[in-house]
Formats: sequence, structure tokens, C-alpha cells
Amino acid sequence: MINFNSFKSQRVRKLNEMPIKISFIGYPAVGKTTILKLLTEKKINKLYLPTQGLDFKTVKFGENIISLWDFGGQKAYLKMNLKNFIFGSDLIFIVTDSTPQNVLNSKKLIKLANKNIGNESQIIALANKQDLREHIEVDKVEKVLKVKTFACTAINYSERAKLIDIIKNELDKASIRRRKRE
Ligand SMILES: Nc1nc2c(ncn2[C@@H]2O[C@H](COP(=O)(O)OP(=O)(O)O)[C@@H](O)[C@H]2O)c(=O)[nH]1
Ligand SMILES: [Mg+2]
Repeated sequence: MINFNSFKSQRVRKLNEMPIKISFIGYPAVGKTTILKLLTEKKINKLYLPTQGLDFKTVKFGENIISLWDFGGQKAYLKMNLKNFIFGSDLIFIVTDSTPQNVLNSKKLIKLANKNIGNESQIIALANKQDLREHIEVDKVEKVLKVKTFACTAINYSERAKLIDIIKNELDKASIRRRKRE
């Protein structure tokens, strides 16, 4: 069981302020919905149900309300809507399924995201589906994407703690960035 109370002391944002926003961006079927389920629920349905447009979930980490945004879709749709979608994100996760083609395409998403964010947001990548035989190793994915990249296998419930740790660490850094701006 994860102890969300460990987030308590951080007070990244107070409850009456805007919730922390974390966006998950990636092409269809890379695992965004599965990652959100990993963070919010216990049971993961392995059946693939494509997300229409965007999906949104809220979790409470200690005193912090965090909104998780699952934003997928085909290239044209992503391109058109990315700016509005990621607006105000504290963290932006670019999710890739760790196949060569998808990693290259995800690099374009990062470029697009970079054009549309201010210094309030941090872009991080998740190299998902590391369990599959054809996966690219995380350090190679990172070299291509040129943003901090973490390995991930979202269908393994045991990866939940790791993912929560990543988010916790990145939110710490985000709160430092925010304090510096204030
Ligand atoms: N082998 C494997 N399959 C995964 C992993 N993560 C997600 N999937 C599967 O990939 C499919 C698409 O996942 P989904 O989360 O719906 O993708 P989304 O379109 O990005 O939201 C589903 O069948 C998932 O069960 C993973 O780490 N490994
Ligand atoms: Mg989805």
C-alpha cells in the first residue's frame, strides 16, 4: 500500500489553490489510460478501449489534489489541440510505447509541446511497455528524446510505487521552480 501521507509535508499547492495538473500525452495505444488507472485504481483492464478525446481523473496525494489528464488521439488532433490541453500543466509526461517509430514520433510531440509551454511546466518521458520483446532500452529512448526518461511497464501493478515516486520527485522540483518565480 502506498502511503500518500508522505506527500503531506510538501504542500506543493494548498488545497484552496488550483489543483496540480499533470498531463499525459502520447499517440494511441501507448498506455496513457493504463498509466492513469495504475495511479488511481487497482484493477487494470487489459482490453484496449481507445480514449475519445480527453480523459480526466483526480487523485489526492496527501493534501494535494492532482488532476491527471489523458490526452491522446491521432496526429492531426493532437497537433491542433496540444496547446490548449497542456496549458497550466505542472508536469507533462510524454508517453511512448518504446518502439522505434513511436519514439521518433514522440520526439515531434516534445518539440510541439516545447513550443507551447512556458517555464512553469516540465516535460518528462515515460518509456512504457518495457516488458515487450521489441522494446528499446530506456537510456536509448532518453538519448533520442533528450528529456529525462523513465522506464515503465504500466500493466504491472507493482510499478505503481515507482511511478508515484517519480511524480513526487518531479513535483518537488516543480514547487521549487514555482517558489523561484514568486
Ligand atoms: N505489454 C504491455 N501492454 C501495455 C502496457 N501498458 C499498456 N498496455 C496495453 O496497451 C493497450 C493500450 O493501452 P491504453 O492505456 O489504452 O493506451 P492509450 O491509448 O495510450 O490510452 C492496452 O491493451 C493495454 O493493456 C505495458 O506496459 N505493457
Ligand atoms: Mg486512452
